[in-house]
Amino acid sequence: MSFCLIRLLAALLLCAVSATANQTVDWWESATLYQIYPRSFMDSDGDGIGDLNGITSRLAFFKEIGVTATWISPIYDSPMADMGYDVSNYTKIYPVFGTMEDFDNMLAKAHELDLKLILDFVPNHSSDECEWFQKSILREDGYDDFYVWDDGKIDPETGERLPPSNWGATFGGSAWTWVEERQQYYLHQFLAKQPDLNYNNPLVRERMKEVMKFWLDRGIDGFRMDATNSLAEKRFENGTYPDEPIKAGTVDQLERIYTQDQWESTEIIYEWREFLDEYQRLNGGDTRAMIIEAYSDVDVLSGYITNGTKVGGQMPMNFNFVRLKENANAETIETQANDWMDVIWARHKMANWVANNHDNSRLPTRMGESKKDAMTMIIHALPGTSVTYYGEEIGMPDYAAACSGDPCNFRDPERTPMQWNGAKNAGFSTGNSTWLPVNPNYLFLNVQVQRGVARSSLQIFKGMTALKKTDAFKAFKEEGGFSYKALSEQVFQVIRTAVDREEIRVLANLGNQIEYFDGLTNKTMEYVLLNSYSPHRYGDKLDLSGRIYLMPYEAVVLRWTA
Ligand SMILES: *[C@@H]1O[C@H](CO)[C@@H](O)[C@H](O)[C@H]1NC(C)=O
Ligand SMILES: *[C@@H]1O[C@H](CO)[C@@H](O)[C@H](O)[C@H]1NC(C)=O
Ligand SMILES: *[C@@H]1O[C@H](CO)[C@@H](O)[C@H](O)[C@H]1NC(C)=O
Ligand SMILES: *[C@@H]1O[C@H](CO)[C@@H](O)[C@H](O)[C@H]1NC(C)=O
Ligand SMILES: *[C@@H]1O[C@H](CO)[C@@H](O)[C@H](O)[C@H]1NC(C)=O
Ligand SMILES: *[C@@H]1O[C@H](CO)[C@@H](O)[C@H](O)[C@H]1NC(C)=O
Ligand SMILES: CC(=O)N[C@H]1CO[C@H](CO)[C@@H](O)[C@@H]1O
Ligand SMILES: [Ca+2]
Ligand SMILES: [Ca+2]
Repeated sequence: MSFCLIRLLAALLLCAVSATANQTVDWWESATLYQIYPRSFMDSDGDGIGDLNGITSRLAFFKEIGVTATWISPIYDSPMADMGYDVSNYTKIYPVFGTMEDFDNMLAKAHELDLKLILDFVPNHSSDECEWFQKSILREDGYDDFYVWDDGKIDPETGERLPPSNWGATFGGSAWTWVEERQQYYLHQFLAKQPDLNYNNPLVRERMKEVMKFWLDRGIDGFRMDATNSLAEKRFENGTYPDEPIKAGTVDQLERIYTQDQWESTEIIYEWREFLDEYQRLNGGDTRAMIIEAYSDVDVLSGYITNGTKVGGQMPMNFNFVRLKENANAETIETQANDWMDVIWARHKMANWVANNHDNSRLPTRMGESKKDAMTMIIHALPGTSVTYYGEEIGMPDYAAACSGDPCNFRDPERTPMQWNGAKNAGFSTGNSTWLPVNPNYLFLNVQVQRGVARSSLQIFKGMTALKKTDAFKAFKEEGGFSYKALSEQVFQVIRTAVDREEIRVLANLGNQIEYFDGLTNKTMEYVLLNSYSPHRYGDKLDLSGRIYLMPYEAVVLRWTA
């Protein structure tokens, strides 16, 4: 009798524990997040440029491969000087991408499929063609101070007019451009066609919240905030802007101590979080997530999440794996993972892993084709959110020849059209040409040829997202729920555990030598995923108490259940 009672109590306790455990994992925390680059994802009307209806037509694909949330690079009206990161109207869809009706339709369909949809938001700057900037040039009422204007300095010797400071723009040249009409300089941290908004002006802050509300009211699930480390700049109380020092060991590179990572940028993020939380309180529904894009170090990123009293973005993106190059081995991966986990996980129990995006060479090109599927296993096995850039799931490399334009955009090779199948234009477009050329490797590298093929990149990707449904993956916030380690210079291991119930283990050899290990654990495990370098078969058993071997570049996922 008492035995039964104890069993019952134990069961109840277990129930209670797992119920609370679930509640603490919000949708964004363990999401499979997918970046759509709208120009290159799917073209619905044959003009060779991807569009919203194209995305809508492919939403089912996300369900197929286990993606739970997407974020879409800018879709707003824009003269496209920086491919949409130069917004001319924040509440209008770029006509080539479609209409507001197309957008609403896309969002409704995504939600029907239980997919979250996050919009890229570009708060630091607008396009110079934005009506606000035009009004600001004319000093129209309410817009006079919308941007960062300054008279500049007069050279005491030559009497010549000089920019207010030595600040440089990210894409080259001075960060200050003179406007004849207004007789002042304006600040632009990126292109001259991307004037920085003035966040010292409460009207600007209000206006940006209105824009956010506009999209939230349409039903989106959050924002991915672009270039947040550039939001605020240093300005002395007497109205001058300090020069930045030259970086040690360089001739003209500036130490960006006054234009990046200013504390005020973090405060702006806190203000937006308050706004988003308030929105949720008033309107209900799931968390409206805020993802932060800032190429900053982990201490700064930690501050974006919270400073102890205020909270900010839920998720600053982790670009540590974007930095992995050809010479990266298991130890480099461990170092990069630790850099994040030791600070961000330790303080906030939050992690995410980005290996690709529209600004960086794709992983197979950067690290080597032989490592790409191993990296897919690692990225998805590490705790938290995995972030996938379109095409990554099938292992698309850069296409260097895409950068042959005049002028050549150095970021084009990683932005070529998605490779859906072996048909014309890889199934991306029925048109006569595409905005960037399709990589000719599409004939053998596309979604269709990989679908259902056991060791294809796509199937490995799907296998990893399917594992997210296991107990071992769900238990990631619990004590002992995961561990990772470089077992040798070239072999990386990730373990996910639901204690006493299930274990999933990734063993990935990133080197071209055979490696062996003795007595990793006393468990016998089953091969559940294998890359093409593995001599084993699905369903084979492996006794890890003895000596095990890994072939060159072999990467496997093993599973044990009680
Ligand atoms: C929590 O997760 C367990 C399995 O991991 C599931 O059976 C249960 O329904 C979940 N509970 C809630 C409240 O979501
Ligand atoms: C943006 O476009 C919308 C819809 O076309 C229009 O109503 C609005 O005035 C525009 N806003 C700006 C700032 O140009
Ligand atoms: C403005 O203030 C800064 C910091 O106090 C000082 O270094 C600078 O010389 C001042 N410039 C002028 C023109 O007063
Ligand atoms: C966090 O930031 C707010 C301002 O946004 C400030 O008032 C507060 O003192 C800060 N807290 C800590 C612990 O630094
Ligand atoms: C494609 O080329 C054919 C033949 O030149 C032409 O008839 C057709 O209109 C073109 N289609 C598009 C979408 O431009
Ligand atoms: C396996 O190892 C665990 C922990 O080291 C130990 O508790 C367990 O008894 C071992 N099982 C066997 C079958 O040796
Ligand atoms: C990773 C990323 O989104 N980078 C963007 C940062 O902001 C600049 C300017 O808006 C864009 O050009 C980058 O693509
Ligand atoms: Ca189109
Ligand atoms: Ca700024």
